Amino acid sequence: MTELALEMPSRDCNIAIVAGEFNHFIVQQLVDGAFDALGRNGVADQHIKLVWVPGAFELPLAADVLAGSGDYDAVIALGAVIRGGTPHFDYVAGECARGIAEVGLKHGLPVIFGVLTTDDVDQALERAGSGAGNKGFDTAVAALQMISLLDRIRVDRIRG
Ligand code: INI
Repeated sequence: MTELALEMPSRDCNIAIVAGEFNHFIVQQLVDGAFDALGRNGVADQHIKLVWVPGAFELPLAADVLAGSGDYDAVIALGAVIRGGTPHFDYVAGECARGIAEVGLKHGLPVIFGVLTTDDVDQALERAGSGAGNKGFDTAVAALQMISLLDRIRVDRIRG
């Protein structure tokens, strides 16, 4: 039996963060959380690219271009989609989630979904707080864990 547990990478990583400007006051807190987690795990600011797009709907396209550039080990998509009174929420949130998943599979790269989809602003703020309750922080940790995991899976495959 071999087991690959979740670990942090032992090499330098280049990370792209793509963030939706819509609901900026929440998304900025997610971005801050992601930078905090990356910094605590040894990723220096010069290894992080931050790209803003208008809203969550645009995240997959920007993530696709960043992932396809070959310059990054992972892409983190951050946004906040808050339910209004119309079905708009479902289209934006649904297309965003589908697109982000597709980009990761297309490029074989960790493309991490850090988009809050909530019924109201209070729920979003609860998930964009400081420290542990910050989805941006969590997604940055997940990005690093996935980089390490894919590195080890690929090395295992080469060694047979
Ligand atoms: N974009 C978001 O990121 N969050 C939202 O809550 C939101 N709402 O509610 O409309 C939203 N809409 C904009 C959308 O992402 C696109 O930017 C826009 O439709 C242009 O394509």
